Amino acid sequence: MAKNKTANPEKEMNNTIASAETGGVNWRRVARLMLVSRALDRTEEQRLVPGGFVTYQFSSRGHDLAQILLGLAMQHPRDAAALYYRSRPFVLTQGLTPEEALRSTMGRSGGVSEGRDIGVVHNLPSRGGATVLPTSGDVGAQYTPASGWAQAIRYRTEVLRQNEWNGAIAAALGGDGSCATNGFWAALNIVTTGKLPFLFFIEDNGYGISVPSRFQTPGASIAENLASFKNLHIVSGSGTEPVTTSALINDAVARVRSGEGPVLLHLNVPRLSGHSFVDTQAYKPADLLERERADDPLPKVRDFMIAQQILTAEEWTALEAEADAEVEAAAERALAAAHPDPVHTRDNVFYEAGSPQRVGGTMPEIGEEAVAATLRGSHEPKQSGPRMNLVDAVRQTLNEELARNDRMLVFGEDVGLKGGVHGATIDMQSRFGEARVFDTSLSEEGIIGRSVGMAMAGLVPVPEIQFRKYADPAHEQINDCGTMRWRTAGTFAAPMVVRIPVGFGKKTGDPWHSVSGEAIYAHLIGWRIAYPSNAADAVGLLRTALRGNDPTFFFEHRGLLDTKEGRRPYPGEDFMVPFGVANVVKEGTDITIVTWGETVHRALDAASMTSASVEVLDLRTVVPWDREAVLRSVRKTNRCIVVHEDNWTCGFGAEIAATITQDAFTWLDAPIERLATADCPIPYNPGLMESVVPTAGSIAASIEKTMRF
Ligand SMILES: Cc1ncc(C[n+]2csc(CCOP(=O)(O)OP(=O)(O)O)c2C)c(N)n1
Repeated sequence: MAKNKTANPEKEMNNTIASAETGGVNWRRVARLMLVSRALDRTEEQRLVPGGFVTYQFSSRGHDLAQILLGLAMQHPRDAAALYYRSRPFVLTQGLTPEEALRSTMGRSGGVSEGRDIGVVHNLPSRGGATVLPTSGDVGAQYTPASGWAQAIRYRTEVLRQNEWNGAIAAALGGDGSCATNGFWAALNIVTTGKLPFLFFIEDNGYGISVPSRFQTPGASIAENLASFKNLHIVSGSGTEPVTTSALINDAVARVRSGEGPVLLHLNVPRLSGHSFVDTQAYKPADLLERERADDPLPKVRDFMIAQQILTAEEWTALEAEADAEVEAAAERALAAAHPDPVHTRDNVFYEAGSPQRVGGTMPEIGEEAVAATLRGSHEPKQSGPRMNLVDAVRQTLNEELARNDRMLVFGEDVGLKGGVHGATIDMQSRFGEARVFDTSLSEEGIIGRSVGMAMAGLVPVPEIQFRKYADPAHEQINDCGTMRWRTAGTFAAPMVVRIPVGFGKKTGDPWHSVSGEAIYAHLIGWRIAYPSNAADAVGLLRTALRGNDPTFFFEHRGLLDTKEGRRPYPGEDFMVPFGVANVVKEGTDITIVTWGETVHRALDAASMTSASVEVLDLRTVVPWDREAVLRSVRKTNRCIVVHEDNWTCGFGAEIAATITQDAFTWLDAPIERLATADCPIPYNPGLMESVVPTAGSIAASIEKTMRF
């Protein structure tokens, strides 16, 4: 086969050299990117870390060739890649400039997170090629969001018929250590079960910090151990040989693009530096360090290019000098760059009107104003019609919003054919089809993680978690989703509505199905929480959440799903309840009870058991909570009890009591009382259960006590 010798190297940066030996790869571009990546690593290690300008430093030396080859193969504008901290060479292939890279690691303005996150924790909206999904500091957390993007590709091509998504793929890059994480296995199940267009790109350097691969998977090779996994094409090989590595990568990407299903590409690479700057690698034997140096892909690329007459030795030296000069100049500019203004440190925790995210949710495609217009519903419930169970009201609202918005998808365990273990999605799948209403694998991390990816790809995921306790495995994804908008300085967001039945049942409790648990989520950053006490509020809050632009928990109390307390007439198809607006469910002048969810009804019962004039406030949303309504009521009644079902210590009642103490202390005629479930799990035996949760009787006693003070 004829070799394509470059006649004029300076003009050939974008030339693709097409011959069997060069494998359709633009080797000049590969070399240039590798040299820039090395110069960045070197500049940080030798100058910026010692100078105190970079505090977290991770080099990619040894991993760089493979990542660059992958990046050059992922230039479809709807591709997405989920990365980890050693992935900067890949980000360079998607257009990150050396100056942006150094501004990021130095925490300066103009870096990818505006100084909010470690510089190698990248994110990058598509600059023509792949979207770099917001990286997480949690090893393994990259996998399930990428699987959600892959599912969104399927949905957009096959259901929405958006041709611009045809042939797009999702990839997740990870080290050998990451293959032991829950996220890896959750994503593996999702993409193989759904035969999604997904590439696992495993960069095996033999170590997770100091722990050898044999501790991560038996026999140290994840590729061998997955050999029998259905619907997974596995390829293994070297990540440092120009010819074979590029062939492996291009073949893997082509397979995924052609719709063959997921591929796991396992590449052996040397880690030619410590795990991070502070790591001396004292745990590696000397002969291994020697073998790793001998496996450095950079000299191999140089020798290959010279042998193939793609360039001469002198031209290589010139290319090196060019890359060094470019990085040197970038470093000077980055060093001169401003530090981010602390005035903005707390911006972007939640969506703020006027600053929509660039990637994620419906706003980037539909427009901020168009989305805002959908939030202008009626705040007056229709009072006519039969009373409806809360669970039926939830189902009707989901049905109406699914019919209105073809980007919305409802899914979870048993949500499809069965219609959910609580019946909230009965008949929904037959009405909207299996692509929009479906069962998932039994993996809460997978359910939330895939939702994150789907949301970033512009869909509106509405996952159901079967019971509050069973959201525990999803905590990492929940946490990272909440901070995404802030971490990316407002660039990415993953709005979704997570529906969770919470609280004790109407007849019984137990430690597993009866958790309320709002305080843990209120403590997280970036999540909104709705906790309705009746069917009408459930409709209005759910509709507001589904049309909103932030991740939101929607709590459905099990004791209200089909009981008379929760029943209300259907409030109408355009009824919406704004978040952060409490409802005064009973007016009074002697004492205020602040509560939400099922205990609203217990508080009303308690009020009828005493002679005091009790005002009952139903917060309806815990995040944001209506501080003004609470303070207004307390300034009127001068006494306050906070009641909730979640347990006592660090319960949300403590937050409310502290706020009243701070802002309305002089208005109080008695100490603020708190009533909450004792600090023990909810018992199964009904008598035991009632002995620990607030009851109408215990609330009434508390009213009497406070009135007597
Ligand atoms: C969930 C989680 N646990 C632990 C860590 C700390 N940690 C950071 S990197 C790392 C090793 C990862 O090794 P590997 O996935 O093989 O990638 P490599 O650094 O070798 O490229 C560990 C344990 C983390 N960041 N996240």
